[in-house]
Amino acid sequence: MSHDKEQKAMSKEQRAVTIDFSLYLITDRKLLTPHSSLLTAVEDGLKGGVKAVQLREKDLNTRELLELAYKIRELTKEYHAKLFINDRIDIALAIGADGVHIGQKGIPAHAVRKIVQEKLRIGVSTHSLEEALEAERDGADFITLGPIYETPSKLKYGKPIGVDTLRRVKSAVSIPVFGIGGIKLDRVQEVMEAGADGVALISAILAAQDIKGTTEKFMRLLK
Ligand code: TZP
Repeated sequence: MSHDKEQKAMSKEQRAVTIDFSLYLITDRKLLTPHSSLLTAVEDGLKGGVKAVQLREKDLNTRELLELAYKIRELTKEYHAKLFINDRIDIALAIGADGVHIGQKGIPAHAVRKIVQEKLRIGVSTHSLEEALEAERDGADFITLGPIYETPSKLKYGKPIGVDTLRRVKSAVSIPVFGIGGIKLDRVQEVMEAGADGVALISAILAAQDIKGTTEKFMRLLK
């Protein structure tokens, strides 16, 4: 193996061991119940056992997002959880996040890797087998794949792709795959049986009345 190839293989292996979570909580403060703040909601999730959070608040300006990211970094550190920042490589680097999560319209993973080297893990949102294969080729550390089921905001995330696509993706890629989209407690088993490495959730946790209790129920199912 050439030196370059060897280095690439080694660093990929090293990155893979850091994907050690099965529930990936993605934020959307608009879904919170009226009495909750995002920080309280995320902390309740962490108390319930969440080990990876993605900060995804697309409507905030850079200063607002940076401020929030610092606070969520503190919280996630306290609970020994990973923090990923949606799309904003600059903010992820500035606050010492564990990773960045890139959408299909963002900078492709191969270009992100050039910027962040091994400082950040890279997650990529995918919606089909082709996108999943491309993300893996580009050097993503893991992907989310979905929407598996119909989501509360159908139009935003497109048509459900179903667990059969998840099965196909899992047999085609070797990086971890998190099912996303419309996943509730009663669907975890089906998603995991289709081969998912974990689930990525927004509303099932953030819109719950009891965030900590609901998270604990998910964690029990994912064990
Ligand atoms: N990407 C595909 S579906 C989705 C994203 C961000 C939304 C998931 O939200 P929910 O509430 O867990 O269905």
